[in-house]
Amino acid sequence: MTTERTFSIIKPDATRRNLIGKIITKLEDGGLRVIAQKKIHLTKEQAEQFYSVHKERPFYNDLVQFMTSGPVVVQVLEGDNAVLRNRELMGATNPADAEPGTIRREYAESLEANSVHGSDSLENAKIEIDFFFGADEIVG
Ligand code: IDP
Ligand code: MG
Repeated sequence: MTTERTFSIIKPDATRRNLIGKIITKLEDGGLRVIAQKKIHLTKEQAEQFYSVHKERPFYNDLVQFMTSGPVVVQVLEGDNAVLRNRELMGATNPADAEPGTIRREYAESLEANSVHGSDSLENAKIEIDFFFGADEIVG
C-alpha cells in the first residue's frame, strides 16, 4: 500500500444543496483524510486554466460557467492509493453510470453537475494541489 495525496473539489451543485458534510463523510468513511481545505469562489480564469485540458471539448464553456456559478470546496485528501480510492468513491463521470453508494450516484444532478472532481493520476494530483495550495496550507 502506498500513501498518496490527491486533489478534490466539491462542486457548486453540491455546495448549493448543503451537501459538503455528506460528501466529506463518504470520503472519510472510505479511508481518506482531509489534510487541506478551503471554500472559495473560482474566478473564470481559474476555472478555464484548471479545465484547460478540455478546452476543445463542446462542453468546455458550459463547464467553466457551471464551476463559477457558486462556491466550491477545494481539498487535499491523503490515504492509501488516494488517487484511485477517491475516483472509486466518486463513481463514474456520468451519475447514470456510477455504482450505487458512490458520491455521484447518490448526489449528482447531471453529467455536468456531478458534485465532485478528483485527480485522475498522481502526476495531475500534484499539479492540481499546487494550483490551489501552498505547502504551508497542507497539514498532513
Ligand atoms: P471526471 O470529472 O470524471 O474526471 P472529465 O472527463 O475529466 O471527468 O470531465 C470533467 C468534467 O466535465 C466532468 O466531471 C463533468 O462535470 C464535465 N463533463 C464531462 N463530460 C461532459 C459532457 O459530455 N457534457 C457536459 N459536461 C461534461
Ligand atoms: Mg477528469
